[in-house]
Amino acid sequence: MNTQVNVVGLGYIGLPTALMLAAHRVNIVGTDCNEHIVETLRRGSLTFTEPGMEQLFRAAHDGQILFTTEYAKTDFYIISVPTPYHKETKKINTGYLRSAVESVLAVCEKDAVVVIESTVSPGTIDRCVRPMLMKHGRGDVRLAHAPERILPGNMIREMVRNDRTIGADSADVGERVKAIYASFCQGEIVVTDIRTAEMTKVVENAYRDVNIAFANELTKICRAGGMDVHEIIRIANRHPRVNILEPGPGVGGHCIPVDPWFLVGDIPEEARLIRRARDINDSMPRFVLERVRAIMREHGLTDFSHVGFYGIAYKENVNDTRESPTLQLMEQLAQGQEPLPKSYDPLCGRVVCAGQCNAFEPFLEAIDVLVVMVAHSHLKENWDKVRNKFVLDTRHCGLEPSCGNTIIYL
Ligand code: SAJ
Repeated sequence: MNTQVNVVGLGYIGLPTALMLAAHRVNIVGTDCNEHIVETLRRGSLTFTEPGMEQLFRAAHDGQILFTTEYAKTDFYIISVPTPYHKETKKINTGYLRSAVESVLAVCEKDAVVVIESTVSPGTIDRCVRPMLMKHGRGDVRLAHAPERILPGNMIREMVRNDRTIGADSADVGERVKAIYASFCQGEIVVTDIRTAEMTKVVENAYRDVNIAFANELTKICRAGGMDVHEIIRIANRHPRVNILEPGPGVGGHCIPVDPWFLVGDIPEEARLIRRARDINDSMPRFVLERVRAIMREHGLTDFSHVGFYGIAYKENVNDTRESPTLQLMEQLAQGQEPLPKSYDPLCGRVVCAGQCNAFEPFLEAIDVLVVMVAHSHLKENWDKVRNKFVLDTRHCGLEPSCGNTIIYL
């Protein structure tokens, strides 16, 4: 393809997207304002890993991609910068998005297409981005929205296989953007208008949040009623139209605990189920702590510093700790008087919380109660090292009750 694309923001979504396009012979300029990221990529090292990323990086590196802190004059721009929310109002924080659009407008030529891939609350492109074009007298620039759907931990495969949505102002622009993504995407690419694409993305993550909240609420109901939630879900899921998700210690990551707030922040009087689901999922780290305290009381244990939380990442087999339930829980503990517990994550080399151990064995030696917050494959692979512990398995990950361990569930 002769098309040139400037991918703006080389984070968790932008980098694999840039590499994927380059590996499919689209000319890519990858821009990030963080010099360290640009330098690392230029040196030939990745800034984070995912299954299949290394191969993609090698395939892309062959003259097809340039990493820079500058913005380029290209036919297309794909903006994939963070879109967090304001903690207080729950409304989207468009700071990074606006700054990226400003920078693109300063260099782009007539008829350039600016594709916003970052997740945005419905209406953001009309309310925030379109007026910027008008202010700069750039009515000649086309806008589109192409939200991603890839699952961290399986990004590369999903990027190729998943269906996608593209929102554009006209069928012509929609088809031009579609042609770029079709260079690698084997799924169906649906073209719609921008607002529908914005809403669809947020709805997908709100749907998952609500369904996880249902599983988590069942856990609390079953605990109060002395019932086994996992057995109940297993049996209920044999119904042809029931598919209850996995209960757990809460919901982390950069998407699911964030996107539903956009709907709550914008239309609070209507988004009541979505709000309640957020509250339920946010209450789970506290529920885990209550369970830990109950288990300690039951077994005559008193020293909280002998409790160890396994897994600091937000889910299994990733090293991303954003909004992770373990960090949410540690934050709550830091406000109290108890001695701080231990924590360990085989995938997080960086110290991100107090009491974090840097090796598995010393971590195990220091604790009586092991709280499994994340079901990394590492735990099953090293399960023979865990001995004589009370194990609270919040993920119900099928650990064998061997070597003097007592397995307990949420
Ligand atoms: N979780 C549960 N129970 C479950 C499933 C997940 O407690 O049954 C927890 C996980 O442990 C994690 C959190 O929810 O803490 C979110 O994990 P996830 O695997 O459900 O989703 P993410 O955040 O890794 O990726 C989501 C995906 N969205 C949907 O499945 C609708 C992904 O497809 C999106 O691309 C991504 O958000 C995004 O970037 O928006």
